[in-house]
Amino acid sequence: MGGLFSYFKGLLGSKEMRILILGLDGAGKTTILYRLQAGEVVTTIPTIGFNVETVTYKNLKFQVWDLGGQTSIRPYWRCYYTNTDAIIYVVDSADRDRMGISKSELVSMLEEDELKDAVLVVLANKQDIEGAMSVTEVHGALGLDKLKSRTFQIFKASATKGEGLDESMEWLSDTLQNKK
Ligand SMILES: Nc1nc2c(ncn2[C@@H]2O[C@H](COP(=O)(O)OP(=O)(O)OP(=O)(O)O)[C@@H](O)[C@H]2O)c(=O)[nH]1
Ligand SMILES: [Mg+2]
Repeated sequence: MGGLFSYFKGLLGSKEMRILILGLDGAGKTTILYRLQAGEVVTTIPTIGFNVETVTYKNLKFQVWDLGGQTSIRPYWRCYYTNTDAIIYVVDSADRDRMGISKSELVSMLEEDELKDAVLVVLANKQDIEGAMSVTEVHGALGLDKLKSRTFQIFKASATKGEGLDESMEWLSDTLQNKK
């Protein structure tokens, strides 16, 4: 029985899942995408439009979309919401001045009907920078305690050092697999 069960689980697991990486410009989204895809730090330029890559984690295949975060291109995020299984919301923990803007972008994104079932991962990125907000501070500043009926988790991360990404992908894979 267990064998049959894992066989079907394996079949389900072969379905590609759709993930969006969102967050303000400079948060580290593109750095994270290529860390996940190639396992290395690439030199980035601000994203105008998007990057998309297939990332395999454990036996799961993810189609990961990294969208540009500049003010003028944020309105286009919504064009990518359909059929999204999960959102990785990236925050520059050292950018205290724009934490409020990051929060309002997150809140309005989560109000979108198309994203009501999407799992949320928040990455408190750039933890390697001295004076960066802790994961608890970022949690508070984004108002995550107010989230209702949303499956979510926050992780501290440093994309350049490669910290925190494995833990978050592990949690995301387990969560998405259990949701099916
Ligand atoms: N110190 C530090 N720098 C980081 C980290 N992650 C990304 N960066 C740097 O932050 C800058 C912006 O990173 P990107 O990945 O291009 O940011 P983005 O979110 O894709 O920005 P847009 O494409 O404009 O939306 C780059 O110089 C990265 O090297 C981190 O964890 N720590
Ligand atoms: Mg980018």
